[in-house]
Amino acid sequence: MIGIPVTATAHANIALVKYWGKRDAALNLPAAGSLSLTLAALTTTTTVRFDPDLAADEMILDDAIAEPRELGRTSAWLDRVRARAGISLRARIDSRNDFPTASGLASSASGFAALAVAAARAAGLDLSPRELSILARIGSGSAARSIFGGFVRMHAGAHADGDDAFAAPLDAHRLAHRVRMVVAVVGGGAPKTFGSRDAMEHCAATSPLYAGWLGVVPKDLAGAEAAVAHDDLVTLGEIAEANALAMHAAAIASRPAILYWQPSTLACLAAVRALRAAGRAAWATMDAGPHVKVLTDDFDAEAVAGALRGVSGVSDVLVSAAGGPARVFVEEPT
Ligand code: 2P0
Repeated sequence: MIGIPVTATAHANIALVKYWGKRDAALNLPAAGSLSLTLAALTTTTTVRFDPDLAADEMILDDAIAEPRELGRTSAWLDRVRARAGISLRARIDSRNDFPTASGLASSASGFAALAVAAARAAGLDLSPRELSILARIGSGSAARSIFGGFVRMHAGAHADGDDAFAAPLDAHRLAHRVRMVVAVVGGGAPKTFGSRDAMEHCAATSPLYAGWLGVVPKDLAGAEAAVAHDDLVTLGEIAEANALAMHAAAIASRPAILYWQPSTLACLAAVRALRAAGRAAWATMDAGPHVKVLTDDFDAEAVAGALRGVSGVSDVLVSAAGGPARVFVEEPT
């Protein structure tokens, strides 16, 4: 029923094979596929209500009125939901993250996934997970993956309208059960200086290593997907760390450079190498920020977290298991 507030939750995801570059910027169509792990410990909760009393969309993010740019982007996205539902009502959105926003901890992924699930239901639409993934992707490319839990594969697709660019969960019962991600927050979770949307466009336009980056993705995707299917954390970890370093190498080679790392980022990478030398399962990945996320398992997670807590400049460390899919959390009774 339209007019009823709908609340949905979605978890952030961390890519093990990264999405870095688009074939279409307007529809967020990725230039290549990607593969991610959805994290139970990083959650966005979003409430949407289409309200006849509103003259314009309103959005609250973590208890603060959203910036005009953020609201404009979300309103344009809501127009698609309205068009599909055949309504013109404006919406009130109230969204909160239980982790630092816009700091390279994937808040746009969980944000648009939770928004897609809540807004579609609030508008009276009954969409399949695949349709929700496409809708979330139009908000933010990585959000397509946060519709699903566990290990998730994003398909680049080839169609101009993007109807084949969606994510799907991978069958990985054993590995999804024992895998852990340790997140080391570097620099206190301050907002990043170069948003990933502009950064990937700048990298594609100016980096002499961008073509090389795109060249490694298909092989890494195939290897990572096989590793997940075979419960092979070692191979998955090796691919994930190498793929993240390749993405950052392409970004660093942009002109001018896109360099997300801080000294503590490198100190974390050294700690991860030392953990591996000591026989621990530990492989690092980094996104559009200074934080380091370490792929490990339930057996080694506390040792990894302890080592990262000891790195100077690391302000917080959290350990996450694999999370479930985005879902409607509360729907007020009629
Ligand atoms: C990823 N990142 O695969 C990669 C790795 C950042 C580094 O997806 O423009 O915020 O909204 O589609 O999804 C961040 O990019 O970009 C991202 P848009 P998005 O997780």
